[in-house]
Amino acid sequence: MQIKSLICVSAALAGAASALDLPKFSQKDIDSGAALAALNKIATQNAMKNFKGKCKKSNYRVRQEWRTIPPGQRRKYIEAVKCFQKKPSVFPEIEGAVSAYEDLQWIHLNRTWEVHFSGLFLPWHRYLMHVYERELEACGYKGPTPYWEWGFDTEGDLGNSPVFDGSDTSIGSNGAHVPHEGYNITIWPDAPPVTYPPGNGGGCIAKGPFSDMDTHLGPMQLSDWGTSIPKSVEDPTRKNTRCVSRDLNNVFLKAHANFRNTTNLILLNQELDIFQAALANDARFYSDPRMAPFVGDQGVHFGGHMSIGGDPAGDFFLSNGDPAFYLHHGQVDRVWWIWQHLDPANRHNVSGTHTFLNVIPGPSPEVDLDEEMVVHPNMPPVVIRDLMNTLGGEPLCYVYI
Ligand SMILES: *[C@@H]1O[C@H](CO)[C@@H](O)[C@H](O)[C@H]1NC(C)=O
Ligand SMILES: *[C@@H]1O[C@H](CO)[C@@H](O)[C@H](O)[C@H]1NC(C)=O
Ligand SMILES: *[C@@H]1O[C@H](CO)[C@@H](O)[C@H](O)[C@H]1NC(C)=O
Ligand SMILES: *[C@@H]1O[C@H](CO)[C@@H](O)[C@H](O)[C@H]1NC(C)=O
Ligand SMILES: [Cu+2]
Repeated sequence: MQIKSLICVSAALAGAASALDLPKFSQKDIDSGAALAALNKIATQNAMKNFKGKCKKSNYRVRQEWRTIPPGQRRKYIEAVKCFQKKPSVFPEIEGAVSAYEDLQWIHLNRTWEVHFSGLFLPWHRYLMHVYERELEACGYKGPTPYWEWGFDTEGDLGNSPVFDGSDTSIGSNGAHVPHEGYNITIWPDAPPVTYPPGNGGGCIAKGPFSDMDTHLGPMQLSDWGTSIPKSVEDPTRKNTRCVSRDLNNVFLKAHANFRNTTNLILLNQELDIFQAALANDARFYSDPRMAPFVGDQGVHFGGHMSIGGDPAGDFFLSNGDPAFYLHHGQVDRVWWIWQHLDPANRHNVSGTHTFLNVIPGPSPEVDLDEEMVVHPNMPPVVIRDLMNTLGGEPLCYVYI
């Protein structure tokens, strides 16, 4: 069984290398991030052959890793997020959606069962990032949209990362240290709960940007210390004012979102269904031989989320209330984007249905590239196909560097 899956892996890898004509990377390059950086470059070259419409060589935007963005621009980005947080909500009936920023959280809460473990997961979150980016632009931000390369932060204390060091060029620090236990969470109904050690925060963001930030929606399904039962309130749409807390913990990054994990995700998966399954640890694929290298990993998506922790970042339904969410999901989108643009002719596609695991609230039809998606009431509906080419102009015009 084990030998068989090993053969599968090397066959798939060899196949990929010849079919896609990728360089052969050494294990050292895969583990150091050099291979991932090289894949990003190849993806950029391929993507740049596809400028369309209003998106041109003269006006395309770049998305850039947080620590490579000049400090002045990071400060401007933070100012723009704060400006967005002061704009009024367009959902007066949702008491807990206090600002336009929190509207995106309400939208995420409302659509959670449609846009996770479904064919909508990747395109919907791509459009959510786009909506966020447009809002920051409306607040005067013209710089690059940041992403968080998890691989840089798998060693040492996450609180020392330029992303979370609490300086005025970080996205805010860890939560204040509150002694607490770890917790168990049940990821899959039939699987044993996974035990998480406590992080070294737990309280309100202690220093830097967003240390004065409150959140209002939820909690809805917040992983909680000392128990396997997530915290929730009866009506998560009501206004429940509390600080934004964090519980940084690089255990998750180190185990599930290191450079090897991210690079293997991109190199070993040739079809979109299995790429998505490995990215998000989809239990429906555990017995699929293509999933063999990833069974036991919780996936880079989950790894990044859980490493931030706290409220609302550790709440499956409301995690986008923490500004760090958009750095994490920028990276999720980047990983998909790199994968897509290693073979754009075959990988500008969707796979899966419209409901969570195709089970909640019930089975549903396959997502079609030509269907329209409405994400935000102030944004035009978008045809999913138009989200495939990020230099397609209507509506996207960006590459990752
Ligand atoms: C989402 O919002 C719509 C429109 O307000 C509402 O009809 C629906 O019940 C909501 N669903 C969930 C799961 O919140
Ligand atoms: C988590 O599970 C382990 C193993 O079953 C158990 O020893 C521990 O007490 C549990 N912790 C919590 C916080 O539920
Ligand atoms: C992910 O990283 C962990 C920890 O190093 C490792 O055990 C696992 O094999 C990796 N998985 C993949 C698919 O690279
Ligand atoms: C997308 O995937 C479907 C199902 O595998 C396939 O029939 C279709 O041809 C693909 N479309 C593109 C544009 O690759
Ligand atoms: Cu989400």
